[in-house]
Amino acid sequence: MGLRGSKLPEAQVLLLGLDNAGKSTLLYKMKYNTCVGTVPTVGFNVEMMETRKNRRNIVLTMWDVGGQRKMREHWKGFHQDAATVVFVVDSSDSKRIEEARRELESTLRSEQLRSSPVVVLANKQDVDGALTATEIQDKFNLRKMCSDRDWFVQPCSASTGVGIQEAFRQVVHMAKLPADNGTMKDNIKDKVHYLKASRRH
Ligand code: G3D
Ligand code: MG
Repeated sequence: MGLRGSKLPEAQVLLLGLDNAGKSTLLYKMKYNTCVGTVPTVGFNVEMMETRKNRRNIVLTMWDVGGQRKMREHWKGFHQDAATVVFVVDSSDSKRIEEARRELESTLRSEQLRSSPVVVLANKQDVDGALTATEIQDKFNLRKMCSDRDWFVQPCSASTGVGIQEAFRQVVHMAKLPADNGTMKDNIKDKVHYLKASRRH
């Protein structure tokens, strides 16, 4: 983890979505451009990626905290206002679209994510019969749900890699850097300790 303790401006990204949506596959596709076998995430995965925004080097810290509702109460450890929400949808699972919509809606009610931008990834576009990004946008009624924040929908496939670069670019574009980098003094190690400790309770 060469970026640990890095002094670069750091933007927090929360990778959310129902179980099996493809969050972990996506995280590793973005980070390593490769497919790694995933197992259902217990606890969380976190990866830091250095990239450029506004001609500056920045670090994106991507948190894949699994589906656990229990982890939510610990989001206050994520420097709320700087967080971008990436909500991953299994577009091939039309039976769970309504459940996914409700999940996103309740997630966005969180005070900590009040002004966070949202990138919805219509994942698994490689599967025959998958809902299109536009269909998901309509079923989620995103225009209304996200009327008070920036939002974007990107079709992609974490398995084949189609749309992943575009998704990453969009996340970087929408990511908000904290106004005062001095407030970002917690490094990744502290946060991981914090989350591990809170899982024990
Ligand atoms: P999660 O972290 O959101 O729970 P995972 O989801 O990343 O563990 O992925 C769940 C399953 O969906 C995995 O299949 C994974 O390979 C598959 N998957 C993820 N993204 C895509 C995609 O874009 N297209 C297709 N076809 N499958 C995808 P398994 O079989 O390992 O459970
Ligand atoms: Mg997972």
